[in-house]
Amino acid sequence: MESVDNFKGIFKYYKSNKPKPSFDDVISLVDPSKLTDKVSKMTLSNITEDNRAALLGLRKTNEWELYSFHDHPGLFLIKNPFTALGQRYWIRKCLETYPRKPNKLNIDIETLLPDWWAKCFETGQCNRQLQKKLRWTTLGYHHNWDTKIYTDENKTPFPEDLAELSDVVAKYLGYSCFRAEAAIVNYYHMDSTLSAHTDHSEVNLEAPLFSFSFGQTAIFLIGGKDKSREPSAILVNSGDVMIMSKEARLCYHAVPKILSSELSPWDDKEDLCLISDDDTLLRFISDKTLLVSSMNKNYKDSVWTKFRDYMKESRINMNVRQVLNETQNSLTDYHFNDT
Ligand SMILES: O=C(O)CCC(=O)C(=O)O
Repeated sequence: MESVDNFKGIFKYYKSNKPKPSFDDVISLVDPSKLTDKVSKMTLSNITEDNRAALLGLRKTNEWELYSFHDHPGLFLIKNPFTALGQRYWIRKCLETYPRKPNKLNIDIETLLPDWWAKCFETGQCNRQLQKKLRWTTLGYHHNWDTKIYTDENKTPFPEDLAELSDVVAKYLGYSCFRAEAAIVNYYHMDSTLSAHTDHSEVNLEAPLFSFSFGQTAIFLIGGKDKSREPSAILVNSGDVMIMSKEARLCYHAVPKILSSELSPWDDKEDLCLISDDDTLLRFISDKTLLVSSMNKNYKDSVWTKFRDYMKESRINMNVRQVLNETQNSLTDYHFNDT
């Protein structure tokens, strides 16, 4: 028998513009001391600082705030661990680089654009209509939205920088074997929503999922393994990293609403500083000098104008997953952990 859908009602409630919903029940980590019955602040234990972090736009871990959610075991949120320059770098990558071919875009069914961002500025002016059309880009193993099945044929190289970032964050949280193999980059505008779903296509459902958000704020809903459970609503701000692991990995989640944020941490002048090259060894990125210059080129406000304009009314979410089991090198590789 079909169970009742209690998710839908809450989704509709927060989606509504008229009447406007109350946000009293929304978990906001802006002042977590008010939320002692819902969240706990955790300490990152036995951390050795990873020198790669600074090159990827991350702060030192003694500045990180990690939260767990009492009603959602396995769900964690790191409150914006990024520097202002780091936010600028990742936002720019999601707009300028990741939507380039061979990556896949929702607009491919309409027109195959080799370089969507360049096309948006082809005439010298910004084509806002084309900008708003991009809703997702997939990287690595491409998510098939119809079959929900990954295949080895439908795969392109995963971006080295995003693999490096995911590796650093995963290691800090104790997931030393995590491999970033697939990502969906979601682009939201002020009227966009993402309906309730679970992410179950990956062969490896033990590995956590890392979700990096930038730009305007989202109301994120997370419920249970079926839609009968009423979801909790959590405010996700720019820079926040959500980790869905263990019991939370297969729970229904959704984004019913994007809210204008009063803050734009990518423009925080006190926090905006250049990075310098050092003798840090990177694991995935082949050209460190290019990374450092790509990071630093976002320092100048004038260079960043186009990206700032886009972010004024948008949110970007990079949703990173491991697809394969630890012993697999491809989907047809069946070296399961034999005993
Ligand atoms: O935008 C978000 O925060 C969630 C995205 C998501 O659930 C997904 O890509 O599966």
